[in-house]
Amino acid sequence: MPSNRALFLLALAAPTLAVTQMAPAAAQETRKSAETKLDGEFAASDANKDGFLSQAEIEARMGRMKVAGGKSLDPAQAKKIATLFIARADTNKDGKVSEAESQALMSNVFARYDLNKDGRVDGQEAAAARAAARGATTKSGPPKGR
Ligand SMILES: [Ca+2]
Ligand SMILES: [Ca+2]
Repeated sequence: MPSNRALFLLALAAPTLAVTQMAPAAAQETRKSAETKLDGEFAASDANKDGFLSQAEIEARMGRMKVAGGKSLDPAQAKKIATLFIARADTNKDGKVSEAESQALMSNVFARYDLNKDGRVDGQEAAAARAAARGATTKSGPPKGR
């Protein structure tokens, strides 16, 4: 299912944005299956095959991605997500994301979802992540100023 795989990258970049769409696909995800998906996703995104994802490559990939309802992401949003993804994943700050960097980010995200540390993200944990993401979204941006 290529669309689920693409959503994977989206979830790493912007968990709060993607988790609602991602959760059904992530249910029963194991760390192993997540890594396999990420490998495929990385290879598919690395258009020039230099072993790194550049901002342009991630943007292009996001632009081709189908989100919920079969629509594609609009370019402005694709750019935003690509920027976010690099900011989160690029730990050595060279402006691009190596496969090791993307695996490390995936591992962090997975650990956050996998509350009972059994190496799987089940439906309940996905639901908890969804609720947390909703909470984070409502909290960021004070509804009443003064
Ligand atoms: Ca590349
Ligand atoms: Ca890097």
